[in-house]
Amino acid sequence: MSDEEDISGPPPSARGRRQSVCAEPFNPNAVEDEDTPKEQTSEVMDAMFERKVTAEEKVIEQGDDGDNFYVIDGGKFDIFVNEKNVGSYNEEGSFGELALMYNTPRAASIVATTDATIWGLDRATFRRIMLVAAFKKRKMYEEFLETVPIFSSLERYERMTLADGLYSEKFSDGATIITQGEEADKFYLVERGEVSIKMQKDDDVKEVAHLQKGGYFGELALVTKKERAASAYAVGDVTLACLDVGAFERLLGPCMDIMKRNFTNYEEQLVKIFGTSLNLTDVRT
Ligand code: 1OR
Ligand code: 1OR
Repeated sequence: MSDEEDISGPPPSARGRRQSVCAEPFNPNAVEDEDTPKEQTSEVMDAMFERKVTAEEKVIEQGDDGDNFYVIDGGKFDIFVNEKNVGSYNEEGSFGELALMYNTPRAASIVATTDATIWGLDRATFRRIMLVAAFKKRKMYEEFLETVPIFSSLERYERMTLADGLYSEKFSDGATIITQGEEADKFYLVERGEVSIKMQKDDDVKEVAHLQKGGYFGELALVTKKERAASAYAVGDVTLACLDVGAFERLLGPCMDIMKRNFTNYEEQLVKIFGTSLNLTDVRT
C-alpha cells in the first residue's frame, strides 16, 4: 500500500487505473477529528465489532450485497476481481466501502492469507457517517475552490458538486505527475506546493510553466483528446485535487471558455520558447 495518496472517495469508475487508488479509498480516521461531533465518533466506535478471521477465509465475496465495511487491525488479505489477484492488504487499510457507498454489488473478493483481526461497521452506521464525510469534503474543498481563479465565475452550488468529484493525491519532491505523450485521464488543481511543467521537443527539455496553489493543469489533453502536451513534476511536497475526465466534462462546462482562451497563450509561448508552432491545441475530432 502506498501513502502517496489520501483519497476520500473517487467514483467507482475511477477505480482500477492505479493500484494505490483503491488501497485506502475511505479514511475511517476522518471521523475522528475536531469538527466531528464527539457523539458521532463514539457512535462509530460503539457500532464497530471485532471479527477474528482465519487464513484462507473469504471475508467478502464479489457480487454479494454489501453488509459491512471493515478496517484491518492485523493480518494480510488478497484482493480478487473475477478470480484474478489484483492486489493485497498488508496489516493495514480498510475495505468494503464501495458497495455501501454506491449501493452496488461487492466489486471484489477479499480473502485472508493469514489469521487476521478486522473491525466491522454495519451498513447503516457507515452510510450515516459517510454522509457526514461527504459533507465535510464539500466544506473542505469549498474553501479551496473559492481561491482558485479559474472557478471564480462558478456558483456556490457548482463549486459544491465540483467538490464531490474531487479527490486528493499527494506527491513527494521530484515525483512525476504527468508524462508527456501519455494518455490523459484526469485534471489537476494545485492544493498545496508547486508543480513544474516541462516540455520536451527533440532533445530539448524546458520548463514552460511553474504552478502554485490555485493553479490548474492537465486540461489540455482532456479537451483536445490528444496525448499529454507536457510533463508535470512535484516541486517539494505537493497535494493535488484531481477530477476524473467524466466529472471534468460534466462539471467544468462553465469554465471551458476560459480554459480554451488560455490555449492561445500556450501556442504563443510555444513559438517563443521553442521557436516553432506545433498545433498543440486543435481539438481532435
Ligand atoms: P466493496 O464493498 O465493493 C470489495 O467490496 C472491496 O474490495 C471494495 O469494496 C473495496 O473496498 C476493495 N476494485 C474494487 N474494489 C477493490 C479493489 C479494486 N481493491 C480493493 N477493493 N481494485 C484493485 C486495486 C488494487 C481494482 C481492480 C480492477
Ligand atoms: P495536458 O493535459 O496536455 C500537460 O498535460 C499540461 O501542462 C497541459 O495539459 C497544460 O495544462 C499544462 N503548453 C502545453 N501545456 C502546458 C503549457 C504549455 N503550460 C502548462 N501546460 N506552454 C506554456 C505556456 C505558458 C507552452 C509550451 C511551450
